[in-house]
Amino acid sequence: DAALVVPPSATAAAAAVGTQEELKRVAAHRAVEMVESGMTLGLGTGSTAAHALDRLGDLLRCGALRGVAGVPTSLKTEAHAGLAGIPMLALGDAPRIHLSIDGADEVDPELNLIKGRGGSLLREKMIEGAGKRFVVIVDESKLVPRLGCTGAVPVEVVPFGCFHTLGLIRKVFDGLPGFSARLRTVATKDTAAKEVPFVTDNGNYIVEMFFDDGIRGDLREISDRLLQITGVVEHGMFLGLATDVVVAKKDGSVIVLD
Ligand code: ABF
Repeated sequence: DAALVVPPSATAAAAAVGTQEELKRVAAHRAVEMVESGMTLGLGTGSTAAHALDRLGDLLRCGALRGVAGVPTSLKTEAHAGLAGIPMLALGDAPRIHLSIDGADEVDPELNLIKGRGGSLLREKMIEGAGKRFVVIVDESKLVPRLGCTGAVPVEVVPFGCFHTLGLIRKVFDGLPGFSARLRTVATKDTAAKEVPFVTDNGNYIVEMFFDDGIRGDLREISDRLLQITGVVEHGMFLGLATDVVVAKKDGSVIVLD
């Protein structure tokens, strides 16, 4: 019966990988090997997590996995998981989340993460923080010596008074050389306004913080100071949340950091 044949995993072909997309797929497939029948999963967002959704769908379809349900971390993931045939639960309806699988923008040597450049950091942190195990899937380009050294560190803010909140966020890093912050915008076809604020799945905006050479200092203290600002909903530093990081490397090897 062809339907019962388990589709080949990308990890078996790890030695033959080449492109970054293939590395993402290899990392995702390796993480899906940790999934067992009956588990409730946190379903991540982004191009790497998308490979995990496809793999889960394949394994459910052929019967290699049974009774798995997922809690999606974004509307995009909800739509993708639906197409892949993964049964879904809302966060409050899942008695427990056994394992979450998601990508990241940066991973530091302590396995702290920057997430949310895709805009889904709030739901990701709620779901991945609620679960027992959080497996991060990356290609080796995401490994950094210090958080914030390859791009924006996102902060989700409520739309009301967003420029006031932006000013308060700037004050946290007052005088720090190379620091800047701005509201994330997207292009619009409306000729009257070429750029409009990026809106998250929760109806909020995103402030992007930039650091010349990464965030120096006590990350927990910086996190606390940001979260103390009324108007800040959450930020994209995921400190101490990842339990395992699956890294697919260009030389074809896959390592699991924990
Ligand atoms: C989400 O997707 C994130 O929090 C992160 O912003 C992003 C990583 O995307 P990709 O896997 O496409 O690089 O998990």
